[in-house]
Amino acid sequence: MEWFKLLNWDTIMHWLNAFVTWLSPLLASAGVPEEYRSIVAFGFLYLGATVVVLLFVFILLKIFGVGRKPPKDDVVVEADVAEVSAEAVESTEVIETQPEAEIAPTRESEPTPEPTLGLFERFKAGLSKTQSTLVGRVDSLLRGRTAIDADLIEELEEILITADLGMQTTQQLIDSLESSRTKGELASSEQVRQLLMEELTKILSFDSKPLDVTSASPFVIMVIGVNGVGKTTTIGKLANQFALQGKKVILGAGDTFRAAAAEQLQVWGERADVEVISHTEGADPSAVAFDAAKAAVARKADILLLDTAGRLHTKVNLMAELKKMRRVLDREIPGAPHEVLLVLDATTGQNALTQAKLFNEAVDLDGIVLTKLDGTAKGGIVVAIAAELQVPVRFVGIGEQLDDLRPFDAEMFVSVLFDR
Ligand SMILES: Nc1nc2c(ncn2[C@@H]2O[C@H](COP(=O)(O)OP(=O)(O)OP(=O)(O)O)[C@@H](O)[C@H]2O)c(=O)[nH]1
Ligand SMILES: [Mg+2]
Repeated sequence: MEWFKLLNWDTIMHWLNAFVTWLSPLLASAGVPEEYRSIVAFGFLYLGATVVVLLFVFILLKIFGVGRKPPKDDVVVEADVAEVSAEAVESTEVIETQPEAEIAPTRESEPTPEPTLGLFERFKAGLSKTQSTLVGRVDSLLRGRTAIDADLIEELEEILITADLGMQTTQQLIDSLESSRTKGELASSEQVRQLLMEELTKILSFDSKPLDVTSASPFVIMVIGVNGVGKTTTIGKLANQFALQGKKVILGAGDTFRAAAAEQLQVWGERADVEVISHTEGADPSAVAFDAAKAAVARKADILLLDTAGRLHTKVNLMAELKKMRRVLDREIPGAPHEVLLVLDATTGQNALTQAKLFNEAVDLDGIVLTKLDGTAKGGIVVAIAAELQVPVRFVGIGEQLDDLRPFDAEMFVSVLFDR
C-alpha cells in the first residue's frame, strides 16, 4: 500500500502540474492563449475522468446484468372464447353483451418457430390427438385379430362415431366394410385399414369448385363464423400467405362489434404489411364492406379479405347482416364475394357441424376453414362436415403460428391420420 501513502495533496498537485505542462505545447499549437491553458487542461482531465467512470459503470452493468429485463413468459392473451354451441349460433340473432376484452396477438406473443419440420410431419404433429383417438383406437382393435367378423365391424362402428365422424359418414364406412367382408375381401386387419383409408379419401374428395384467387380481381373473400372460432387469426394467416406470394392484399375490419377487433386485425395487417380498412366501434359493418371494396378497386388489390363479427351489439339478426354485406360487396364488385369462408372451431366437435349447417342454409358457403385441429381429438369432424354439407374444407388451422394454416388436402389428411 506504499502508493496509497504517496496520495497526498502535494503529490496530486504535482501530477496535475505535470499534466498541464505535458499538454501545454499541444494547446499552444492549437492556438489556446497561455492564461487559459491550465483551465482547458483541467477541462480535458475532467472529461477524461468522466468517460472512465462511465465506462466502468457500463462494464459493471454488463457483468452483473443490472437493468436486464427478466425473461417474460410467452404471454398469449387469448380471446375470451365464448362457449360455442348450436344455441350460441341461434342466439347470435339477439345478443347484447359487453365487448369482451381481447388483446391482439403481439410479436412478442408469437410462438418461437420450431425447427422446420416437413409439411407432412408438421401436419402429423398437429393432428396427433385426432390420430390417436381415431386410428390409434382402430389399430388397437385390429391388433392380433385374425378374423374380421361382424363383431369387429360393430366395434369399429362405435370408434368411428365417438371420433366425431358423424352418423352419416360412419354408416357409409360401415356399409362399405360390411359389403367387402361378405364378399370375402376382408381377410386381414391390414385390408380393413386400407379400405378405411380409401373410403375416407373418397368421402373427402367430392367434386367442388376449387379456390382460385386469380379468377377475379379483386378476389373478395368474406370470412364468417361465430365468435372465437378463429376468423381474425385465419385472415391474418391468409393475408400473410397471399402477401408472400406477391399479391396485393387489403383487409376489411367488418367486425365492428368491439374496438379491439379492428385493432387485432390492424396488428395482423402490420405483420403481413397490408392495408386495413376500418371504421369505429359500433359502425355499420356494411359500410366497412363498402369502403373496403372501394379501396380494393381503387388500389388495384388482388385480394380483399373481409372480417365479420361473430355476434352483434344491436338486435340485428347476424345472418341478415351478413346477407346485407354480401349485397353491398356485389354492388361494388359484381360477383363478390367470390368466396364465403365459414370458420369453424374443430374443438367444438358436433357443434361445428351444426353451425356449418345453419350458416350454409342462411348464407350459402363456398368453403370451410377448420381451426384448432392441433388442440383437439375431434378432428374427425372434418370428414363429417365435408360429407354432410358437400362444402369443401379449404384450409385447416393446426396451430397459432403464421404458417399453421394449411390448404386442406384429402389424401394427405388421410395418410397423416393412418401414418404409423
Ligand atoms: N391452437 C390454435 N389456436 C387457434 C387457431 N386459430 C385460431 N386460434 C386461436 O383462437 C383464438 C380466437 O381467434 P380469433 O381469430 O380472435 O377468433 P374470431 O373468430 O376472430 O373471434 P371474434 O372476433 O371474437 O368473433 C385466438 O387465441 C387464436 O390464437 C388454430 O388453428 N390453432
Ligand atoms: Mg375476430
